[in-house]
Amino acid sequence: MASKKPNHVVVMAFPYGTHAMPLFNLVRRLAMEAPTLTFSFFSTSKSNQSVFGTSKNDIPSNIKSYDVDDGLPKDHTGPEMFIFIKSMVENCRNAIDSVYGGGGGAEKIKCFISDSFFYFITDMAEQLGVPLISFWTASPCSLSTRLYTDLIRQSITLGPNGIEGREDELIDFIPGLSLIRIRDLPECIIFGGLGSDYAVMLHKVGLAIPRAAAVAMNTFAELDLPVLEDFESKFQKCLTLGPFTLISQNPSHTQDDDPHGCLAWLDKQKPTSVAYVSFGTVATLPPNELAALAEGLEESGVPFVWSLKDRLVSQLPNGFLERTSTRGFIVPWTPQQQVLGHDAVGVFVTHCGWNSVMESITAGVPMICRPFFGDQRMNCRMVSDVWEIGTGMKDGVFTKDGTMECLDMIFSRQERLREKVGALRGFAKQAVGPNGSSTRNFNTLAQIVCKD
Ligand code: U2F
Repeated sequence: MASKKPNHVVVMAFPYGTHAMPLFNLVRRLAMEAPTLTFSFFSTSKSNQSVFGTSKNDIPSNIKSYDVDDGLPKDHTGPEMFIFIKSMVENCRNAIDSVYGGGGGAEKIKCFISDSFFYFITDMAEQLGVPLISFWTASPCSLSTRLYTDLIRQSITLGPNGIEGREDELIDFIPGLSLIRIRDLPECIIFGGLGSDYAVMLHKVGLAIPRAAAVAMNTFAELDLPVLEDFESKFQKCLTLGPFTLISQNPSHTQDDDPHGCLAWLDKQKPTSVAYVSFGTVATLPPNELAALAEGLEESGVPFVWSLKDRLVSQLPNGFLERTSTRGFIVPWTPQQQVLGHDAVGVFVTHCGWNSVMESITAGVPMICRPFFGDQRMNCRMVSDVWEIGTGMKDGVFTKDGTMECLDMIFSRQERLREKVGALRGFAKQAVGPNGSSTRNFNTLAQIVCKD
């Protein structure tokens, strides 16, 4: 008897930062496109609860979730991600084995779609002789620095003082990074945690990615042309598929999911008058900067919506909440895509996480950037100096005066900034339209995944 054709797609979602949700959004589209395939979505229990809990009834029945052990000891301390990565290779393999290990189970697997951080899935896919789609969740520029880590290390030899004195040198020897300075680089390349487990992991990630059958990204072709052109020659297939926000909003973003009433509050504000403040899911402002930002917002008189975790509200200056109650709205979580899409929002004060940058561009909103780590400094540089759709904080941190200056700069040049970001938004819309580059790339992806 002929054995059944493989019809399972193994999806591996990295459980920290905003990695799992965009991958889930992509897989949801694929699952609807290919109803006869089963998509097995692996992540940690906490990450799965967040993704599948948020998505509620919006989950095609051919997506099944499976938990990967997070490797966290009961009374652990320190950042969970760094503990997770210590045992992730073994724990991910065990989770896949528990579903596909016995009785010819692996023969059911026809393809892997994996967060690029799981570099070891490349070996698994090659051993099984099936394609791997590597999904990079951060910015294309930051992927470039992972691909060229060895070249950067060879080209920039540092003395005992590290990058001190050389912070403003340009990385102009890498395609598309000609305006990126040494100071903008992500950690684990020539500074920041070198030799850590995370740095070792990221180095392996950079080496593994070109072996994938395709590399998928949440961006659009016109945004980063030189970087993407370079990827064309490095990857078997380079698939820009975004912006995801223009294709499908996070399923959480329905009226039900605005329990704090941000949108109703925005309805009462003047068009393009409000500053929306959020620093994503990982970064936390140091207390002195939190206070400086609050003082700057207060003194400027600009109305604001601030996504601020409850535990941080006590760090706001005394009396701030009362004094700004008529023009400030502070909530622990917002429906961000809808907030940015609201006519009242005039500027996004952001950490420059890649999802936030894409959401701001697709909403046509200029940015004030206060990056923290990873790809965020590069994204800030792209926003301010390459795309010219926003500004970074002077010296990279919030001060009261700096905040006021940036707000003033954005609101006084709003027309020009909106024109620029609007042009990018136009390209983004074209990309996801009929016959646009992201639409064509999605069809290519579906072909790779569905191919017999
Ligand atoms: C890590 O980024 P973060 O998760 O910190 O930030 P983003 O990539 O900007 O994603 C935040 C998401 O959370 C949503 C928002 C984004 O989709 O719409 N959100 C919301 O809905 N409501 C809120 O009140 C606050 C946020 C990492 F730190 C970055 O450097 C990487 O670029 C990123 C992707 O790899 O992951």
